[in-house]
Amino acid sequence: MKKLTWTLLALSLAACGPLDETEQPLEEQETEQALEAGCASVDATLMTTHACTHASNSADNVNVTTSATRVATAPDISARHQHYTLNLPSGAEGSVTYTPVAVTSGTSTVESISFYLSQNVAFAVVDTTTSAVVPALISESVSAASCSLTQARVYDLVVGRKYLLAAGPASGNQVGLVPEYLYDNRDRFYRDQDGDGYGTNTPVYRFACEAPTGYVKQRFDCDDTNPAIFNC
Ligand SMILES: [Ca+2]
Ligand SMILES: [Ca+2]
Repeated sequence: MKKLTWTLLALSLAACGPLDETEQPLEEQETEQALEAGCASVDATLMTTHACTHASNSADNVNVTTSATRVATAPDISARHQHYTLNLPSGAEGSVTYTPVAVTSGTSTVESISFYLSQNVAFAVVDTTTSAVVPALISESVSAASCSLTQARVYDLVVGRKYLLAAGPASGNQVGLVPEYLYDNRDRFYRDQDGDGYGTNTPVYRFACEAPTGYVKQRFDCDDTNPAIFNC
């Protein structure tokens, strides 16, 4: 009787096909985390939809009265998992401060961060240590369903250093902002050589940006040289 139970279980598992995506453990990544090569867009990503959940959740909203001048004593918006409503001086830019922490590892010195904005306003990131304006590595429009965030600006920032974020002027003198660490939002992609939309189980490419060319989110291609064979 026991043997029959196991046989039935095995048959039912086989009938289910490949196991769920979540069952494969994530591999550890190297400790450095400057923006990865090939990262050109964060639009259609887990990170953007995640930022949108904060933007849509009133419990995550924090109203901030920004500073009218770019000073290091401007209000701080470093806390994670928040949507900040920045209230700007009328017709002018407003400033806040942001200090990244190490999330990639306990010793990471640089973190890649995407600032999502609700308007295409002027946005400057200034290093308070060097007074230099930090160049955006990605600056693009983003689009997600039912989401107020329409812009993304990605920077590599030094852990523990205070930055000034100057935004505006903005329509209505108000702009929404959600900061996200790229490391917190990595996704798994699998190589799809034969173009059937299914990737091999390995190698796994981990990325917070849009999928690299030739990689897909769906795995379970046991023959990645034959597009007629997939989901196996
Ligand atoms: Ca394939
Ligand atoms: Ca295939």
